[in-house]
Amino acid sequence: MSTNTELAKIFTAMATILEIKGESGFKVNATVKVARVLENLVEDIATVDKITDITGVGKSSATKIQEFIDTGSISSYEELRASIPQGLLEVMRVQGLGPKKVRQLWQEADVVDIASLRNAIDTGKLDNLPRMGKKTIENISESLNFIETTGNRTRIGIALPIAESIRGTLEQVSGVTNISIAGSIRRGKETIGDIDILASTFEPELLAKSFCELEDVATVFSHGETKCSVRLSSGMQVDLRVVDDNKFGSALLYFTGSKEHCVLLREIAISQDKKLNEYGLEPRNISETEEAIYADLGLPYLPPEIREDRGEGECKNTPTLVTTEDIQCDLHCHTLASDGKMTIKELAQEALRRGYHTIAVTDHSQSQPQANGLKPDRMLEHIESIRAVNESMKDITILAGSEVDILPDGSLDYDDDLLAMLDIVVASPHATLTQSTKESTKRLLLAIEHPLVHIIGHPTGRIINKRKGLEPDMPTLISAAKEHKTALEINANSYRLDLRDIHVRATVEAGGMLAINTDAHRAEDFDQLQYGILTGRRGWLTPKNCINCLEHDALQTWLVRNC
Ligand code: DGT
Ligand code: CA
Ligand code: CA
Ligand code: ZN
Repeated sequence: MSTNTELAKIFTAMATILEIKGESGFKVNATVKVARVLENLVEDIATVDKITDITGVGKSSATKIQEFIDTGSISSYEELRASIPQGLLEVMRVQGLGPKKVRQLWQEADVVDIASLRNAIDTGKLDNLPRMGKKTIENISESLNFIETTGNRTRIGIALPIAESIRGTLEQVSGVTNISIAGSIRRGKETIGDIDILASTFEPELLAKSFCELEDVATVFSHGETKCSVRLSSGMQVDLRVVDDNKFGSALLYFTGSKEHCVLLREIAISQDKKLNEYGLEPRNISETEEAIYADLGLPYLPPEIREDRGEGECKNTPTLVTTEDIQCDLHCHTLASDGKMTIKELAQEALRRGYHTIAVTDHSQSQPQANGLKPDRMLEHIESIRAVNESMKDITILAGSEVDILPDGSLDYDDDLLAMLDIVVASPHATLTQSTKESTKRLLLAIEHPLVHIIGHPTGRIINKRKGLEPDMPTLISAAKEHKTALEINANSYRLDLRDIHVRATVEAGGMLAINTDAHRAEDFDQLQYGILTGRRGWLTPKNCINCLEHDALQTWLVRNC
């Protein structure tokens, strides 16, 4: 994590704590502002000569930033953190609870963490609190159920960068001959239980020591020459396993999993009078590479993302799964016109830098005031601006589009005359995400069937570990989408990954089209693409079912609605 990002997180946390403590709006806003400035700062804050010269950063914030640069921590932040119960920030994760409500729960009902919140609800402690209606309590209770059932799994967007950084550090340790990420991260799952790293080395002692002494390690559970387990300060557990170099392939296959896939392979082996385990495949003693093991079993190489015992044993060839390199455009992005941070030109330049032939500007529609959604007259002006920038940039096509809200009844947030002026329409649900299956199916069906809609953006609106989103009848939506040539989006943002892998698979099998879009609000959001790709691969998505893989002219043809 860059210093800027780390500091932005600290200032955001400070603002939240201040708000929970009931500090003045002025102080809170100033702190939020510093967080924003840090998030948007292009240069490394540690290299800035005079921090107070940055607009929005006052003297006291500058002192804190300097302290962090010099010492790696901020004493007033540590004090602030210690001044509220540790578990309260966790309570903030409950959907629908902002700092004010959390403060009320803390002060008036002694809620200090998730467990005491659950207890307060169950014992009726919240029933007589002011500004806490029956409906609110029900909503809190439901969000809580969700958090409790999703448990302690970490989003891949957090886990993968940590795992890559650990792998990168350990790779440099003297003696290491082979090292790989294994487990659910290698399979690209949307949430991760723990991080698994597999290595071989001439110097096992040194590797184990280097691992247990990594900067982020908070607790060492076990420290041996073949296995070490630690917990990071972020709470994630990391397992390191060390194996002989000539057994790296069989160990990687075993520790990549899934467990179900490994069971499947063992059964296939047994049916051929062979024996497979983490040490190799007998009787020919094959263990050096995964490829060799699959080949000896008479199987094509199976990419980690499809190792879930979902029919991969029947593959005759390695499936041609979509890769990052196949992606040629992004069709869902935001600019300053709504809640994005880039101008139209900056967005287009970033897309060019990534080698795209087309980029779609899809700012929010009018029903999203908190996201600065555009009223029709502003939208008309925005279309003009997009067209002008498109004229001025010859190497890329900039589509004038909108991410138009699908209202609760299934109607769209702009009238058809306006939608017809756009090059691309992404229709997404944002509000009223607690509808019944029947209502949400009807709602989404209307949008899918709408002749001017190209893509359904993040179809369920779920937020991983936070909000379950709509639960429509997916098979019905998938066949309607195929029939009406509407693409369903995999929103690559690691908070969303919506559609999910299994629904992607069903869409591919139905012969429907998918989009993989990043929903970028700032330049670095384009990097989220990797998570969308992983989800697509887990859904057996091939480039031919993905509109983002179309060449320029083929995309233009696809955009002309003919149904
Ligand atoms: P996670 O960490 O819950 O996201 O999921 P995984 O798949 O990373 O599971 P984990 O960390 O428990 O184990 C990593 C891999 O090691 C797993 O995918 C397969 C292998 N493995 C671990 N324990 C067993 C076991 O008891 N039996 C078998 N067949 N494989 C195992
Ligand atoms: Ca794991
Ligand atoms: Ca593990
Ligand atoms: Zn969006």
